[in-house]
Amino acid sequence: MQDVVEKVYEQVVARNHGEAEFHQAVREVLESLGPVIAKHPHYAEDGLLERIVEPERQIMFRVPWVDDAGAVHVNRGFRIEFNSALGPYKGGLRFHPSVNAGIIKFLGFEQIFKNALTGQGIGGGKGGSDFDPHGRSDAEVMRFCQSFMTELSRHIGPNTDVPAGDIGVGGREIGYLFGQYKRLRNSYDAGVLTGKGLAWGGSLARTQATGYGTVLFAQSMLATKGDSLEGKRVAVSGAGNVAIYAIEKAQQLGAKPITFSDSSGYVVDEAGVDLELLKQVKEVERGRVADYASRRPGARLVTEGRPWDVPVDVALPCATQNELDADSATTLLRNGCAVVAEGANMPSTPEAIEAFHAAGILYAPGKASNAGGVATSALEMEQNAGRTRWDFATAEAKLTGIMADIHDSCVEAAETYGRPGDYVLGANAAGFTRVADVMIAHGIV
Ligand code: NDP
Ligand code: 2IT
Repeated sequence: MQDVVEKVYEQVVARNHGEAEFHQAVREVLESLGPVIAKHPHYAEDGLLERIVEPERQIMFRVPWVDDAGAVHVNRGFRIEFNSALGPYKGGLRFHPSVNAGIIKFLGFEQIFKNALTGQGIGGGKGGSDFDPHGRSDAEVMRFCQSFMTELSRHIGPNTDVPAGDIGVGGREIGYLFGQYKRLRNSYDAGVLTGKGLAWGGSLARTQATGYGTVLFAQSMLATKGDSLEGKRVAVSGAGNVAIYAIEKAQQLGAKPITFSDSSGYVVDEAGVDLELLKQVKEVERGRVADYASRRPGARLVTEGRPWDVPVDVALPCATQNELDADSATTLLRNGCAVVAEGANMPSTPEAIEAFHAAGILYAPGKASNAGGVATSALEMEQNAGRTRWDFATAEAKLTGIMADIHDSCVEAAETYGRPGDYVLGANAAGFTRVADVMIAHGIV
């Protein structure tokens, strides 16, 4: 790392004690900025780097709620409003027991550059809670969401901060959150949340957008080599919103996804994933991947290791951070995997990324390849503001165009700064310069 960015990194580590994921996300961006600052030293002036790594506002609050048996639980809620240079803070809410300030900060920091890459006028933020929705009844999830929104509603608004879903937060949760927001504010602000139901302001294609976008990005990377997804074997991790629609788009493009996973293990289905069954198990029944394996002849559940142990041409990590480490990367490479596109946020460890770069394969960081979700959220905001509704084909065509633009921006920035084919440098440099130019225009704020 260059001296000027090294100092900023050291300050982040000292000031955000123990927040390993946040340090990791900051380090990855700062490392990319060496060639950018060498070419344009003004980006390191006026404390710009020191400002960009410090959230504009951090909100942490108590979320008390009562379970079905009458017992009181106390969770912790977060909203990190990281950067509003380009527009209202925008980013999802994560409900998972592992959530803490460092996790939300890493996600909020990544979101700044991802949102800038979409070109849509959205700032960066993230929120969530250490609440675990697994095994909770609808009524419990509703009471939790109502309590969470009772505090969050003071801080958000269609022109201020617009949350959406992430791990553990899907259409059901967004519904309960919106209902409580509307009741507290006595105002039907459709644009205050995205990922809404289609009958009350949601956008067609938002459910599919992240997974579809990830696969479209992989297809664009392959196209630079005159290749395509047609006939490729694909390993997917996760079995949630992103994973399911990554599998769907991969199948539409002629590839053969053969794995998916959850925290209890992974399934290998050599015949190709039966998407209808997977949706039934995960979306309708809220079941486990084991339920798929038990109902699908020929599929097997593996409870040791990761989907990356299966020989494939393409890997799409769509579960969570740091789920693909150096050992997994080595296995993937040894088996001939030549494309990795991240549907999750920061799923590959720094060592895994290093291995992909050393091998010269096509590797897309999540902030570029999973930006289709937030991009379609911004399309939802656009429809809400115009009190209009596009059909599926219109929304999907816009998503496809945005993903192609993001891909081209990454390629161009990587070339400009001297590392052609390096999508990490490309995404970080292109995202950073867009935010930094506007921060400079806005003065020292
Ligand atoms: P979901 O809650 O729908 O699904 C998450 C999936 O990942 C589940 O199968 C879950 O298994 C698995 N998972 C989560 N945490 C862990 C863990 N610690 N260890 C093992 N498995 C885990 O979430 P999404 O599909 O929405 O999100 C997946 C990833 O994509 C996240 O990194 C998210 O930040 C990212 N993302 C999501 C976007 C969106 O629009 N939803 C947009 C951009 C990125 P289990 O049920 O067993 O926990
Ligand atoms: O990580 C992400 O980009 C998301 N969870 C989606 C954010 C959004 O506002 O749609």
